[in-house]
Amino acid sequence: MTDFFANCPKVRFEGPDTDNDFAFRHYNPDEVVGGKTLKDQLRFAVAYWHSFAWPGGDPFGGQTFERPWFTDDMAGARLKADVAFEMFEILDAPFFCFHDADVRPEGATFAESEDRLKEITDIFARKMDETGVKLLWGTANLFSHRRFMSGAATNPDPDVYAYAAATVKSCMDATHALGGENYVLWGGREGYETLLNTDLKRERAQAGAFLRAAVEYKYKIGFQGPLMIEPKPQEPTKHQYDYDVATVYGFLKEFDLENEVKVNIEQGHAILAGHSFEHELAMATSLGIFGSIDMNRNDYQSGWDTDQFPDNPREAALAYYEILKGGGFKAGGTNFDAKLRRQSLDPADLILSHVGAMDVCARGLKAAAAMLEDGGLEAARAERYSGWDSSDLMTRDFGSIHAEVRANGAGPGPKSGRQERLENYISRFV
Ligand code: XLS
Ligand code: NI
Ligand code: NI
Repeated sequence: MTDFFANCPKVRFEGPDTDNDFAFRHYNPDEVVGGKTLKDQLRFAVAYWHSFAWPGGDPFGGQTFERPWFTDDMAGARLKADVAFEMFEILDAPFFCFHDADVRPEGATFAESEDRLKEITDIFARKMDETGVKLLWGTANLFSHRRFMSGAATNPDPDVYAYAAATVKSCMDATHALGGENYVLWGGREGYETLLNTDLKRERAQAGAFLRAAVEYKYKIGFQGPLMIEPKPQEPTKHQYDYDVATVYGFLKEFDLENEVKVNIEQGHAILAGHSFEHELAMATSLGIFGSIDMNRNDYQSGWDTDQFPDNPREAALAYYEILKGGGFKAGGTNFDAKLRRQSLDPADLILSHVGAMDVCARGLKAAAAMLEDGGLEAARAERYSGWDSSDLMTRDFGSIHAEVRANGAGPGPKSGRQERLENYISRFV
């Protein structure tokens, strides 16, 4: 045991009336909602990078957090793993997610970096065994190191493509060895700053070849879980090739991968793309590529990917409504790709941020399940489209439609979309 969380008791469900900060008010992991326990519906994961590797910097200033494991050596990496699993246990978090770069310091060579990753993932394997915590997904950091500044798979230099491919292989191996349930690719620098120096067609072809090779490797090692792309419109690059769910689907279709790869949708990225979270979720479920979510919001004024913990039950309800309507999570789950504000220095802040977020998600999911069960939204929708139930228009040609419309006099009368009535309906459940 480390003493990092010495002042943080284990968090348990105590119900809405407790005045204990270190308690869940709404997230009772054993409560059955929509036919499953909340634990199995929500499938919460802690993101290793923001919670344990992020130093608290912003564009105007560096590190604010002083963590005893910020030493850039393997002793620090081992201590970080100890503290991380202590936090998973305090929260009773069923899953975590990580990049290679979060868990081990960079080595002098590729081989040294990979050996260090292996040493830490062996430690993870032992701790996972002891605690029952599981890996929701693993991923490779192909965006922080300066070698990736012009892209990873989409780099103009083939040697960088090779380095990225070898890195993804090592991270897929690590994820597989740990029984990870999914593998994520977020193309942080798969895009461009200026078209003046960019061959867009070639770069997209490189990204397609890279993804195909990742899919082939998954089958080669017998990895069962889905591969997922995490769409994001910009930041860090100005234009990213995986802008949003619809763009990713077009990309997958182009390279014949739409049945192989799913999406991990992040709330903040949806907002950056000019969408709502529920739009992106509904798009993915309708296209059959929904995988998992990163449940972190942005600041609505700043226009940046601020990665804050969710605090809005209504937004959470609308999101989980789409997820439950689509059949709920399969291999995916709710990952908090969220970081503290840089002034939140205390170890307790790390715990309490997750406690609040888990409660908000639980409220959202319960409201969503109640709305689905009540059926009010679906009934209103069915009613709105009911004219189509008996219509053959979608199989007819313009000529016959035209003749009928000409013979029918004045034409259709508009009907109310009843938006406010439906918004009021949502308020009954949240
Ligand atoms: C960054 C992304 C990243 C992915 C994992 O904006 O959200 O954190 O989730 O590489
Ligand atoms: Ni993000
Ligand atoms: Ni993310």
